[in-house]
Amino acid sequence: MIYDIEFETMPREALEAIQLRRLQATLERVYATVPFYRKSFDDANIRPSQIKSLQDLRRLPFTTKQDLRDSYPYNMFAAPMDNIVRIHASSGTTGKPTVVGYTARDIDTWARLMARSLRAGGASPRDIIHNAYGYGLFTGGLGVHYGAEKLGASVIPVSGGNTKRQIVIMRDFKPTILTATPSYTLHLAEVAEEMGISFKDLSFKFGIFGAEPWSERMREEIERKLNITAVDIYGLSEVIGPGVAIECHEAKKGLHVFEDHFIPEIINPQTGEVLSYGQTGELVFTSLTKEAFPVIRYRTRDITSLNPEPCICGRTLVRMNRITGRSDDMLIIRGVNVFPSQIESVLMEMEGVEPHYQLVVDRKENLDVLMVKVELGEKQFSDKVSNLQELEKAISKNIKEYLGVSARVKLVEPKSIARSEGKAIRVIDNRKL
Ligand code: DLL
Repeated sequence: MIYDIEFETMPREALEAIQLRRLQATLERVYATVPFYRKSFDDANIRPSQIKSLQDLRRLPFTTKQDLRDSYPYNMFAAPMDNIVRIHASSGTTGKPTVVGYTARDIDTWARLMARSLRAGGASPRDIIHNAYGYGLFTGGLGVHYGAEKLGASVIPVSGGNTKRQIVIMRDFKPTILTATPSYTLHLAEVAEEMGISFKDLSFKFGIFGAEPWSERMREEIERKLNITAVDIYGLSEVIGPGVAIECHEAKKGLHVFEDHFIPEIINPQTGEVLSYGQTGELVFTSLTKEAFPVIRYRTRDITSLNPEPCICGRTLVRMNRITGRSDDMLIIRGVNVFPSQIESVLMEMEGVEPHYQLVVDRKENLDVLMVKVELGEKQFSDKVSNLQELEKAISKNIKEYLGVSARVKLVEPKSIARSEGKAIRVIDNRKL
């Protein structure tokens, strides 16, 4: 089922006409109201009126996370404070958070996009949504919440944390849809098991997971453990929050980007050159309908590619492939580029280890040293020491083979890596560069 049938299945030509109209209006708006954009367009010697086609978009300068930080907290807002009804912020790993604002119309747009997303992920007004994304400055909790209400589903605003109580609620309230980060979902499964409750006896049918990178193997694991269909949802605070793109549960093959609200581009992160469909690079977004916080060619740092092929669900919107990493959290270890998600894929190929891991990077005598801590499964934990040593060696060998980087592997006790209620902390980088 499709929530916004007109816009989600629109023929390309009609969609592009809407995109151009909305783009031109957005450019006029930011040029008139946001000093940053006025300066950035002036510096590039371009006026909004010169953008006459969607192709012209590439003539505009990029906007970076640093630009948003420099405007901390409100200098990028394109609407007066009187009209701002909500503020969110995303915690960066370094520096100041990025602060974003919403007008009442923005909140309504976002709710509709999330209603579309939940529908694509399998939800209907009959469903009960257990929403374990954190409520607060993070956009996950409230984003799903407003979308669920707009769709007409029932939402349990449980937020992250209090995991045992969550399991009791799941058993008693019988929710049918789970929304959470994939790492917290695996933690929920573990705690349920400890409490003697099997997810197979709960009422869940679908799960809508995102806010952090996860792999196809992790999807299989979650689907098996929870006995559900799991889809990937993508978004970022700067662009609106969750609800920028989502997989349909029919195909589960790439995330439909809501192109009537956001134009995606893929660029070469080094040169800024725009790449074609199918080529992998950094994802860039321009918002088309936002009032309070429009973004023009915002560099997400997320790495993916776009797929324009028609989808079995009937949506005509382009699909982005699963995010494989970020161009900035990419680790460079002795000159080799390593994404945590690549290590995860290697780990998930191995028998006996759990999808809980942490990469610890140090610098010893000027050399980078990577240690991969991986949790053992309960069964393997009591194995002979020699077997465990073999397993460590095998993982290390696979990492070397697939990624070309040497890593020391350390198997650790089940449940010893700290669980997160939101996004998992996968990397501890102790190097002082
Ligand atoms: O994580 C919004 C969100 C909430 C998305 C709930 C999905 C579900 P931020 O906290 O601003 O917003 O973080 C945005 O998280 O640039 C990606 O690097 C990463 N990310 C988000 N969704 C995915 C995903 C929310 N499905 C940043 N796969 C983004 C991989 C994701 N990475």
